[in-house]
Amino acid sequence: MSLAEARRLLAAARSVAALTGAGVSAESGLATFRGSEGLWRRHRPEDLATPEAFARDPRLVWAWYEERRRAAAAARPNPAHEALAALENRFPEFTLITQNVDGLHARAGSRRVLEIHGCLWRTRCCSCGEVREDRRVPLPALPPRCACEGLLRPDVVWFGEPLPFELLSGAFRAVDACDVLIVAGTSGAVQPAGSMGRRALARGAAVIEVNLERTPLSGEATVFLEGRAGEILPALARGA
Ligand code: BV8
Ligand code: ZN
Repeated sequence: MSLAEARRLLAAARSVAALTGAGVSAESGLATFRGSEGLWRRHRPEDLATPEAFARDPRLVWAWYEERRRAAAAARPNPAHEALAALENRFPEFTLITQNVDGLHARAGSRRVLEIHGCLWRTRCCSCGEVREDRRVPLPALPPRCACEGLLRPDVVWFGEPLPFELLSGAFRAVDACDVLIVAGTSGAVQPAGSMGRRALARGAAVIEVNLERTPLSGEATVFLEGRAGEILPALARGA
């Protein structure tokens, strides 16, 4: 199985979906979660990306998000993001599902993006619930406050929190309708995103996995393309 096989599968597809993870932003210089330099190395998810951690120490959690907002603001979309934006224009039906909260897919030109874990660039008020886009780096104060005086949180999905129903059902609809699912730059360690590859395979769709290393999905994927998303996805897009 190779790039040629993956291109053949894509060429024959009418409906395509893609699921991305932190590995797709790695070549933009953004740390992944579980890699050697991963974000989780310095912090443990349960310490920071949970409602309990935020309730315990909103300032610490915001300091971590401020660090990630600063990095994401300085980052640029890489060829992996650009290839996925190009693929969107190539297929009558194309849905990009991302676990990433850095906003780089939209900056690369992708329009139909389901940010199932939320977005760094939005805040949500813990009191009045108002969701606002706020791209200021740095933020004026940590933790930031709403006009209603309420505490603002990042508008992202933490561990133990449900994914936004609309986004998750949209993602499952895309996975259930696709002929090909591209799974790129994700360890599959986080649920429910981590189950989408198998869900597509179970219906007979083809899964093309792109990753630097093998993951639990690699043995079952229709095609496993080992390497950098910034190289492989453009090569895929060129042939599609
Ligand atoms: C839910 C947003 C239910 C925030 C993130 C106990 C209690 C509660 C829940 C659970 C539990 N046990 C399990 C669960 C489920 C839990 C979960 O999955 N836990 C895991 C750790 C076991 N899931 C949840 O809690 C989810 N919610 O289940 O709710 C519910 C229902 C109703 C009512 C109440 C509750 C919520 C999960 C969302 C968590 N939020 N992010 C933020 O980002 O700050 S998760 C976080 O991990 C990011 O979104 C990230 O994208 C995601 C997944 O990681 P990856 O993207 O895959 O990144 P990773 O570093 O792991 O891998 C990178 C890959 O890229 C590697 O494979 C690497 O080889 C590759 N790579 C690197 N460089 C490149 C490359 N590939 C190609 N090219 C390169 N250049
Ligand atoms: Zn408010």
